[in-house]
Amino acid sequence: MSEFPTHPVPANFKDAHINAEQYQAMYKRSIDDPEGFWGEMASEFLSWDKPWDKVMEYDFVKGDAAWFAGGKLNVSYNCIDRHLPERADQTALIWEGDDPADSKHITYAELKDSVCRLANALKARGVSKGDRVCIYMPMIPEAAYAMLACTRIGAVHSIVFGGFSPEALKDRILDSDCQTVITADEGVRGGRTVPLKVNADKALEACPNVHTCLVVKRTGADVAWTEGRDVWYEALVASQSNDCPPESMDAEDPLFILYTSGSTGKPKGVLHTTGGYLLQTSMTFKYAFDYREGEIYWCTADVGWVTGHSYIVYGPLANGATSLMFEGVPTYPDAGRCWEVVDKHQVNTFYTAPTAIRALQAVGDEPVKRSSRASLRLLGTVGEPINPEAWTWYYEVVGDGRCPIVDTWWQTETGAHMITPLPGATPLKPGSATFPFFGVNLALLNEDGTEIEGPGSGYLVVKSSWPSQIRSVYGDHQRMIDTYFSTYPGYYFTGDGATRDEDGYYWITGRVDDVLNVSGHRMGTAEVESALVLHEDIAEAAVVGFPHDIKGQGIYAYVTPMQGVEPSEQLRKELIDLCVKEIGPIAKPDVIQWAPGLPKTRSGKIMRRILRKIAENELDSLGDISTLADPSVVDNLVDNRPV
Ligand code: 6R9
Repeated sequence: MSEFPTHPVPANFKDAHINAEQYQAMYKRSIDDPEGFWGEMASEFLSWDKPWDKVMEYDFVKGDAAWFAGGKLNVSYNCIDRHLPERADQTALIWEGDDPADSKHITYAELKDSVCRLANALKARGVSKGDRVCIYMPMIPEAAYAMLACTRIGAVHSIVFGGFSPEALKDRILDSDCQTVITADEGVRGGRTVPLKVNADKALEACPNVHTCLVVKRTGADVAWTEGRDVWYEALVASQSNDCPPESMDAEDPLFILYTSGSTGKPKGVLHTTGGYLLQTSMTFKYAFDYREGEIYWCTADVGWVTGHSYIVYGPLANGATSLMFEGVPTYPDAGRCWEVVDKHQVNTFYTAPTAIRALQAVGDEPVKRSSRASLRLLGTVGEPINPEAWTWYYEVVGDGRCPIVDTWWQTETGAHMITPLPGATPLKPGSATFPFFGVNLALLNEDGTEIEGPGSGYLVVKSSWPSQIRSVYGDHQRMIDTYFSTYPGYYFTGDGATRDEDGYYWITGRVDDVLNVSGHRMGTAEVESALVLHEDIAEAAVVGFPHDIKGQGIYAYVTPMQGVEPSEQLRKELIDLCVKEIGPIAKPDVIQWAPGLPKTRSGKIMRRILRKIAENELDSLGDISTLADPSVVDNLVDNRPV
């Protein structure tokens, strides 16, 4: 860790919102007096229709948390209307299309119009408070309008990433009983089209409760049409009023559901609520990115992931910022695209994932150096641990050694940043997410659940509630308790391991459960395994992650064919196709190894530890294999490694 130097707070951040002394004092107060601290923050950051009765109440055993109970507010009002007196003509969203010739600016006044028209359109189709609306969209402004229109009328959105398959879309629509879907004819990414309406049609064959499918015309492609159910977005919003009074919501009313993977079973619908979520996203946006009036901010995530929710839409707009939304990919038309966009729109803050940084680093410095990037003031990363080499390239080459990097650790379940540098307060160590955000009370636990004091490595847990905490797993509260609150009773278990160094810096080491992180996308090994064993020629499958230069982790699948079935290239191809069909292209295994047998304990448990070592090619450290039912299985796997 020490070969990479620490970077002190640069001179131009000395007047940041939060300096080192303020961080210390505010952090201490937030832990000693959370009610006082968060009550003040909630008044400062948000506009309330009615004040709350109680700042917070939680019980980590029952998995209950309530923030600002009794308080009333509306998210779209906080993200739009309250800014109008001074910002009606300021750009709220800059849209940069996949084609470098396409871009547009949407002012706060225009945003209000579009959101209200769509909110009224949803009402006209019978959508009301509490109803779930599925959003399956490309990265176009209408995706943000859809989110905000839901919040305007108190509907609960569930965004499904546009890269997910019809099968995955169907599961998510059914799980939360979404009766309205908003999609587009096609998406456009990296010069290619994505058949969103075709996918939605396939998914909806099995979703009889969906009464409305609103379709945005993005490419004008011919699409199949189900009369009565399918409605062109443009036609419907055109006839609606641009005035829609915001629904006053309870702070604890559901805001959105977002599906994410865990170590077992189908993806879980993580449920977030209104007040606490908006407070923490808004506050972290201002402080972690040291957001200044008039700045242009760009987060490259997709709105299908939590990062897109919190840091393209809600956090920036709650602060009255200008947020750039990008339809394309960092490597199209070439690897210089991001920096071209930075110059074109004079971006000040750029927030992306380590996998994108590594992919661009692999292409070399030239595409970066072609651009000026003089507007950049701050860089950020999220999604997976960033290796110090990639951090240093990002810092030196992209940031020309003058832009701090905020490495922000958080999760779908945490809703907002939990561990992050504050650029005016925190000296940076490459590869460390540094210190907890205000109110975030962390601990590292040993295997036996005892807390580690001082430096050490262990399981990362949170000791008390934070405002944007997960409230439930949609439709299965017990599953939330089992997943997050029962491993170490009294703590929220993150599923991540971490090291705390002698200066108190946190270094996230990655997942300690069966969750893969492939290019920053979470996937349960069980999900990929279930897809593989759907094939009639496959008896069993075990999936593990292995280190991948660009993706962070790759997918390594051990597959046992049925007795009498000869493995073949054709079968391999069919298995890959099956993963794409069931989950989406991100679930394509990088390696498939035919395994006549899998290493199992006598009780039949697959020993993934051994499979991980083989996948990592760490054949000297397989560890104890004596408890295996049949240790010879391991020799066979080692001898037949395909890579
Ligand atoms: C926001 C987001 C969460 C998992 C998390 C961890 C990994 C995210 C990280 C990081 C190291 C960071 N992760 N940020 N690891 N450093 N700065 O990514 O949410 O998709 O739910 O993934 O991602 O393993 O547990 P989500």
